[in-house]
Amino acid sequence: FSSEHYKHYEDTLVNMCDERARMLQHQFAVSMNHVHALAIMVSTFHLGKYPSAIDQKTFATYTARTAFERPLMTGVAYAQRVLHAERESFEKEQGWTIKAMHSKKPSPIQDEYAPTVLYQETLSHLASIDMMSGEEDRENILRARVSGKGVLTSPFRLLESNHLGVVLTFTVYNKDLLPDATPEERMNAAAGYLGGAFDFESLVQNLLEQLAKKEAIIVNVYDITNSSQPLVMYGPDDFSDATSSHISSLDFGDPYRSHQMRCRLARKP
Ligand code: WA2
Repeated sequence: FSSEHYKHYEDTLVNMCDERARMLQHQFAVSMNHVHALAIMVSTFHLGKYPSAIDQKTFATYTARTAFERPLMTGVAYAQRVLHAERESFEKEQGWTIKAMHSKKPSPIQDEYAPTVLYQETLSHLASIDMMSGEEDRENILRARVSGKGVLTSPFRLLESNHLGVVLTFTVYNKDLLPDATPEERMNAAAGYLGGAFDFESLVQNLLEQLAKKEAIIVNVYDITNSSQPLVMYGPDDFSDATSSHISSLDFGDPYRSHQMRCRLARKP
């Protein structure tokens, strides 16, 4: 192969990688914006009205009808903040007990809980589960409520599907906060958490496979928040042959985390 040939392959790789990164980032942003809007909906029609205008059936119907707006997500759910002092009356009113995530047994005593009370049917396995009892979900909740922004976990295996993915969390507050509210004010005003999961192993895979020439390029997505220990979010877990790869930048909208896409050709020129 001549150097001209080689240059051609290199350009192709750069273009294909950048196109995939742009597309993934765009679909991610679209989904995230819609989850943000759902958090505002819950604040307006669930917390902002008495009695609430949203019950499980309404939430399930609306989130199913708008699922096309969140193409990379398996579903969305709302977990309510319950302090330990409120637990007994909460459980009596709901008619069920708060469950721990992995044991599915009644939760041991905690300072506070975040049981799932509203869910898209695709996430019905989260019903009554304390989302603070899962390590990744808990960290997300703690970070989401002091920041007031949408936050992402590192990649982990999602419940039920066991697919590799990340969870997105927005906090729903019980009052209007000023943009410069302190972390403490935010934490005290947190009423619940609206979020869901991005499934990299199947939904992101579908997206990347829809693009032409899928056999020619191998794509990896990494969480590079800890730059010395990149975590695979998508693609083969194989760091060999990094020499002929191209890196496209990715911004998933959580400034606390960094991501990148790395592409290489399946067959070398
Ligand atoms: N959603 C879907 N699958 C999961 C998951 C999750 N969390 N956690 C583990 N597997 C209701 O932050 C609030 C959704 C968490 C929101």
